[in-house]
Amino acid sequence: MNARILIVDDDDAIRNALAEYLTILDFITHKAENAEKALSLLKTEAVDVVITDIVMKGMNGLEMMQVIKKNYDTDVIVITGFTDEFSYEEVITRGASDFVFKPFRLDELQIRLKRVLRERALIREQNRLMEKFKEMAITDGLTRLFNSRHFYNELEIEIHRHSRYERPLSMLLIDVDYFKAFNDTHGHLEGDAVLCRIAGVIRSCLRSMDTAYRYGGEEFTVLLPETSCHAAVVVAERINYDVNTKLFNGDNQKTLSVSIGVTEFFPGEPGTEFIRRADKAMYQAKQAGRNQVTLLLP
Ligand code: GH3
Ligand code: MG
Ligand code: MG
Repeated sequence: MNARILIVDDDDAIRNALAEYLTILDFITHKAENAEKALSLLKTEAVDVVITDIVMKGMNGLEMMQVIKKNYDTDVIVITGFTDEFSYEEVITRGASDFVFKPFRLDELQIRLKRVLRERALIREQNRLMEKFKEMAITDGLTRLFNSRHFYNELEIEIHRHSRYERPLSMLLIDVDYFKAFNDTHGHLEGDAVLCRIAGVIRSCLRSMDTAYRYGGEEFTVLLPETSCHAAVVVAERINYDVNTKLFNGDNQKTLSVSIGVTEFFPGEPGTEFIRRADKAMYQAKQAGRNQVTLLLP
């Protein structure tokens, strides 16, 4: 996309000449004759780079730059006369991406502008990659649920929140029943596909503040903040029911079920104890015949 440039200068001749030149170079240009008009324009127009004079009536270019850097993801190139009392260091330290002295050659300005735009694109790409890496680090590759590393981190955070506000916190531990047999019958690939579908069922049963994790191979955990164990049992029952009824869309050849352990956090206990109790509840569900929900109180 063509870069969008806003030119701010109270000198009509400079402002218009610059806009004309940059338009010929295929930039999308906007013009403003003072800082106030420029700031008002920025409220409605997305701008990549502002090229501004410093000395203007009303708010000066550096003051305007401070407002821009605080509120927008926009680069600023500052232009000033040789006689004006601003040093390169001062202008750059205040946040400018570059500094040009008047009278300037248009070719020079073009080179500086292109460099600023290149750096801008590079930083954006770096930020995008960083976000992607961060997401990958907490996501399970198969099911796209959160992974177990993120589970341990979030558990600590929720326990902290629980202790601070004394709100209930519950956990589900979900294990697929006889999954080894399912793999043996239908193949590992089909098993993988089913794990994704189970993840989808779990996700569809949760509220926005609940979080689901692939805890291990065919085991999932759910953290339910602000939720008593009795409300958590209702969620677990819904997951259990939906796995029974919705997983294979009426294909009678295949059935699967899950056993779910439910428990609530006991104030002051370590996270490991909380997990151990959820695991124990799940194990009791297995012992009692599988395909059911078991609540174990602290
Ligand atoms: P139950 O839990 O009801 O006691 O029986 P189970 O057969 O599910 O339990 P077990 O722990 O003996 O076996 C778990 C199986 O889950 C073993 C493995 O083949 C399967 N499994 C674990 N992770 C994956 C995975 O990522 N993909 C597939 N397809 N299968 C997996
Ligand atoms: Mg298991
Ligand atoms: Mg199992």
